[in-house]
Amino acid sequence: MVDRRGQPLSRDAMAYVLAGGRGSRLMELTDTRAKPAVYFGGKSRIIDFALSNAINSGIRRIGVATQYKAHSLIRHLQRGWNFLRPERNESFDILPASQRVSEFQWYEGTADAVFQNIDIIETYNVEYMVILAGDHIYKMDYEIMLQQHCDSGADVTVACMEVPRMEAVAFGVMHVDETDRIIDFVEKPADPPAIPGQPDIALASLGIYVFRTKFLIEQLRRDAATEGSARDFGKDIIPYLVEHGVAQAHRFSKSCVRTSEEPAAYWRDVGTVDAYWEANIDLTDIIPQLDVYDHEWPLWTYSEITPPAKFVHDEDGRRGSAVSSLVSGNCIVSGSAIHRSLLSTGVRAHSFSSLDEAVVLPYCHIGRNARLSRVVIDRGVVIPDGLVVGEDPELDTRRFRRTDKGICLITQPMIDRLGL
Ligand code: ADQ
Ligand code: ADP
Repeated sequence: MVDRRGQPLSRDAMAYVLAGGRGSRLMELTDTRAKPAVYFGGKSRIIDFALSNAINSGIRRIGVATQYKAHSLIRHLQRGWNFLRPERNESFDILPASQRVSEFQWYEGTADAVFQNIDIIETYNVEYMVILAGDHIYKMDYEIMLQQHCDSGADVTVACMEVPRMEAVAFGVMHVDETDRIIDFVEKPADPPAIPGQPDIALASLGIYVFRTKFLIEQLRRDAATEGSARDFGKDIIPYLVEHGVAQAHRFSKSCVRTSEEPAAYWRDVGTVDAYWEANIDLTDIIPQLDVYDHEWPLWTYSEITPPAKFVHDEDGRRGSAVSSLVSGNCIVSGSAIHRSLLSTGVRAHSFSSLDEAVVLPYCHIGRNARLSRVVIDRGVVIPDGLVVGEDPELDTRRFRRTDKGICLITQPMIDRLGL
């Protein structure tokens, strides 16, 4: 399908990425940075997935609304994503909550984070708005969703996916008719309604919405004038349109981008330490569920220019290797044994230490004789010589942030408190 100027619809669309939420279930990982800025997969940050999807779908106008602890997010966006050029009819706008509408207001809900920038959106004169969250891991061609929106003539199109019913408490949950028109929508229900005939499965909103720009602006203004509104897409705008307009569901499976290697449609909210650890460690599988090496759908990011990773054996000539692992640039694995782990840029692992199922964020140092398993280590942490984690649950619980599934999140203040 092409637009009024004979171009793909994506060229007449703006991707508006909501990146202001905190993501508090990631605990100390989001103490200093917003969830979209959290590192993922060794070289990228979570927000790079949504932004790469937008670029790979052909969208060339992007806005990112930021709010909570946005410093490292904004720096990352400025360094990595500023290549869109106004002179080519492209744009990349970072839109911090800057109290532009009223002096006292930060962004309230997600709809407010769009409402407060209506004047900027209007200047681009695009026909369609694709509203996205900046905190999910998935590959999706938004052009396909835009096409469906255009074909169906709906007021809004909402991307959805089937999830286990009990997991749906964290989502907007919908009922659809036989044409996939949404006939009911509840935001984060305590007891999620199942798909009729499938008692254990619910149809969940992925928080990805397509609107015509003019219509969206009308709705945002209407909502802003509505007493008691939380100014939120999931709580206000979508339920209103399900009742008073035409809201259509778009199946993620139709636009999910997969290589022949990938076993199933992949979408993850890596919103907890367990989910975050697992999704990262999954990348070390022989055939991972998510292919980050896909040339057809490249994952763009800001990446430092680094020297190559280096592997050096120990004094006995036995250690100094990484197997089933992802190792980024500027890492030096010196006399240590790395297994099923992910090392981000600039990690140093010293002699006689071992890492098993470890997610290590940039510039960590792993001291000699340390033994760490099932851990997430925050950026820049210096692990002292001889530290053992993952072998004594009680000790780990006292020292670190240990999850029910036995994953330990380690930060520098936690290490400092050990007084080693
Ligand atoms: P949630 O993800 O829980 O549910 P929310 O916390 O509002 O909704 O976050 C949505 C996105 O907006 C996130 O990327 C967040 O970072 C960002 N965000 C939140 N508040 C913001 C603000 N004030 N300013 C800027 N950005 C902000 C939503 C929908 C559900 C749907 C799930 C799917 O409401 O219906 O099922 O997404 O994950
Ligand atoms: P994050 O861990 O979220 O990526 P950064 O990489 O942006 O955060 O930075 C990590 C730490 O290094 C922070 O404490 C940050 O203040 C500091 N830092 C990194 N680069 C700079 C810089 N160019 N100027 C000042 N501080 C920096």
